[in-house]
Amino acid sequence: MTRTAFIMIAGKPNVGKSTLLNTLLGEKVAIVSRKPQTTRNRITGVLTKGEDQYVFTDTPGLHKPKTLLGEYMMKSVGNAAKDSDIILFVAEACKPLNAAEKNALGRYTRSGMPVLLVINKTDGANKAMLAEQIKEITSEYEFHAVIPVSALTGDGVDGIMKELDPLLSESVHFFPDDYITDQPERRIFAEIIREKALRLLDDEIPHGIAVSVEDFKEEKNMLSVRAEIYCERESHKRIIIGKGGSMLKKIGTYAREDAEALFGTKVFLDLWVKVKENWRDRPSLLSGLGYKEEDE
Ligand SMILES: Nc1nc2c(ncn2[C@@H]2O[C@H](COP(=O)(O)OP(=O)(O)OP(=O)(O)O)[C@@H](O)[C@H]2O)c(=O)[nH]1
Ligand SMILES: [Mg+2]
Repeated sequence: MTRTAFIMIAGKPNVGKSTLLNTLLGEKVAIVSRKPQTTRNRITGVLTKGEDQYVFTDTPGLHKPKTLLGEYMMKSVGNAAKDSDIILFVAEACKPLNAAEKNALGRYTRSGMPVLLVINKTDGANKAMLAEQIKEITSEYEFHAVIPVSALTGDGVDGIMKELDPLLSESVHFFPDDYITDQPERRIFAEIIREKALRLLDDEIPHGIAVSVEDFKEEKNMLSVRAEIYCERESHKRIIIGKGGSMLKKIGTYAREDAEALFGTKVFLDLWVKVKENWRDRPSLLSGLGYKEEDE
């Protein structure tokens, strides 16, 4: 008898949803950064254990959108919820819930879907404060389970799998057993570049960058990629390129190293920077970058 569950991972930005997805899968399918609003689209990651298939969907962090990109991100969370049977709601240890979290929790816990509260970043958290936080949240909302974890160290993550087990339903598997993610290779490559840019650019450049893979050619023993980093201003472009091209070179080198390990082949990366003013509010640019969500 095969069983399946569709599980959405939701929560405010930066609580560690993507880190959790990667830890659950034992594979890195979603990029991670210490800046909020790193994830911009839903990312499905599939874990098949014998007869059981867990279909996880990582989602962008819940926030009030200020751009068309933000609206797209929040729409993708709504659509992910419609496609799921179970919600893993991730909150941060010892941090009070904000308005967006309260709003979402209210809706999810009233929806009739099982909601598992995952309290993340327990590494280094004060135990007494954590216990107090759990008492407070559970007095307001009803959860199927509350699971403190550290997605970073993996501590407690098996507790999530234990709680999910009885929630699987008898069903065919929707994906082949060795299937890991719905993200196409081009997008994974673009995301690796964006992750390095987010990491290396520190707070100099806000979230106004995007990456477009223009060419993706698999040649003999070699992957040849041409990609463009979009930014919103000439001044940002200068920072991304850096003195004598040093920053762009660094972003490219780190991205290439990760890509070589992931794709298991040599990579040639030709990386460019382009100014696209207000791209976050321009529908044609957004859909060209893959930020397009169908109404469901
Ligand atoms: N100490 C600690 N840090 C963590 C843990 N999980 C994630 N982080 C860090 O928290 C930051 C955000 O992690 P992400 O996984 O990108 O968070 P997210 O919820 O996906 O964020 P958005 O995509 O912006 O919504 C990163 O710097 C992670 O390394 C954890 O269990 N402990
Ligand atoms: Mg994320």
